[in-house]
Amino acid sequence: MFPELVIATSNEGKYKEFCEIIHASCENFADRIIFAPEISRLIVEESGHSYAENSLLKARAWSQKSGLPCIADDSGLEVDALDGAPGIFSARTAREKGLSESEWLLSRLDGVENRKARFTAALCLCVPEKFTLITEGYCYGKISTIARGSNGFGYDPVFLPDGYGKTFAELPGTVKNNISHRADAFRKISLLLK
Ligand code: ITT
Repeated sequence: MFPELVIATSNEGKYKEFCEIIHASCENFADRIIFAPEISRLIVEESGHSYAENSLLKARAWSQKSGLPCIADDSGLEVDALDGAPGIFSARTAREKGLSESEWLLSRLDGVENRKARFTAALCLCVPEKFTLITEGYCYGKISTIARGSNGFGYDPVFLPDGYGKTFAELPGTVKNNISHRADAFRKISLLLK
């Protein structure tokens, strides 16, 4: 569908997942996938007030810079017992405290009974001079009491998607990339393109 598609992210974990999700999608979504640093490092200030706004800022900046179709993701984890935090601040909250995402979250939920949480991803596909699409995807689950597994990135070692009994970091990438918030948002983009 796209001869070239830029994955507008500096997060290698996300990039890897995007490639797997795109390659597993039945149609030829992109012949050649380009990792953002191939073009040049572009720092985009994530000043939006929602996942959707931030994904638009990233995809637009990258497509203006490259002149190519770009897909960007803004994502995060919303924890019930923390009133939806860290949400759109998921990348920086733990980092600012000098902790890994799992360490920060487990310490915040120490002794807390309600462990419900949801991952959200907004994906923005920006095709220069043509159109811009934004979709949002979700994955519901719970926060474990200890970190387990070594796959994935970010909060994966403490996120138990509903119905699997394992954290995202314990599950094979093929499973995560079928049920994740990112996969859900990507399926919605593919449907809109049809
Ligand atoms: P880019 O903006 O360059 O894409 P980023 O990591 O800063 O990279 P976000 O601003 O969208 O991206 O922050 C997303 C954060 O949410 C990410 O760093 C993780 O902490 C968390 N996160 C999102 N999706 C996740 C997933 O599938 N597994 C684990 N953690 C995830």
